[in-house]
Amino acid sequence: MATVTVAEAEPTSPDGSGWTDEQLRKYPFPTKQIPRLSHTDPRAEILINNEEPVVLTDTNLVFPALKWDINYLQENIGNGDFSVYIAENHKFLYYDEKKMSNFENFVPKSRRIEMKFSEFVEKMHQMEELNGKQRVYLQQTLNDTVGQKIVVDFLGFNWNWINKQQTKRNWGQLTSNLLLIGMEGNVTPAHYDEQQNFFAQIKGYKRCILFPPDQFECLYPYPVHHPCDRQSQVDFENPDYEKFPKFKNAFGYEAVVGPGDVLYIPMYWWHHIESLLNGGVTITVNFWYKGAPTPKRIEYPLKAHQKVAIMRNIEKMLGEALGDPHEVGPLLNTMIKGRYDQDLNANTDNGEALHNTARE
Ligand SMILES: O=C(O)CCC(=O)C(=O)O
Repeated sequence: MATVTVAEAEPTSPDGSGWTDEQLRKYPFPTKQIPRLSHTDPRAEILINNEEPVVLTDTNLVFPALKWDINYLQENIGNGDFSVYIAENHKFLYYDEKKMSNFENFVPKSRRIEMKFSEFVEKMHQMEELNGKQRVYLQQTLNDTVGQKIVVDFLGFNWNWINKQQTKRNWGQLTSNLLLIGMEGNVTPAHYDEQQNFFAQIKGYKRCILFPPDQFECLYPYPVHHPCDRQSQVDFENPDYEKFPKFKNAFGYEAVVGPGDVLYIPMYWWHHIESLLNGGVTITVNFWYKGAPTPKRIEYPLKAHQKVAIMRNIEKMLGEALGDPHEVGPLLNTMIKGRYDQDLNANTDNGEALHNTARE
């Protein structure tokens, strides 16, 4: 099989980290660094137990895959079909195809095409050469169509370490391993998932900006029945502060992950992920796990992610009860406007009058 050369950048940074600040896109909110720790550091254990993000630098989770590049995958990944998204710009906003019938006027900004791996490589080449705005992003769950060498690499992952992580936190089953192969500069806009995630970087560098679940109000997710459920409506590059004023309060946690790093993305944490500019192709495999079952004894106050789960359930129940997802918003508005969106304890005219009467 002919070999191909898809831009594969070598580390160029003066500090040896493999990347520089110029490769990061600019956004209007502040961020703090996510800690980078050894998996043997007790602080890493504490962070994961508290469902807070951490980059683990030495798990060897995907060690056999660190040799993967486009040529190796082209030779060995097999003849299965791969889901490839094509977008007219660098942003790959996820949408749930099953929810598209709820919103007939919704026009997705990217489209999914099933293709062979070699076709994907070809497409990536064409797009690089044309230097246009169009881009591709391969996002495919690893399955049994992969070739023998990939199977051997997969079996050599550090299952011992990751199975222990799963068991000691009582997480549910591993649901899937998504293989992501992206072009430099590709962006997955901010969203949250309802699963625990160990995000293993294999090739190239990705910047991951995370926001905790208590920033729900700052990030304005689409309604649950919308195809973009769980995605933020805010365009980070051009935020509409009139529509989304609380985005001004957003505060992120970020890390750049490179080959061998594993980022723990806790369930319900928002994440925006970008392949660095001029950084070549990126390859990632994630490990998605179902969360632990809800505890029998609920402790109060509830955590932010539990409140998010409650809000999701209310939206879903209303959608079913009303028989039409489009009636959910109006009903919620009727229920809230002038009732729950006012501080009834405040010294309003009404409140003042009541107070005065009581004094007389
Ligand atoms: O790497 C990306 O572009 C997106 C990955 C992601 O959203 C995830 O693993 O949950």
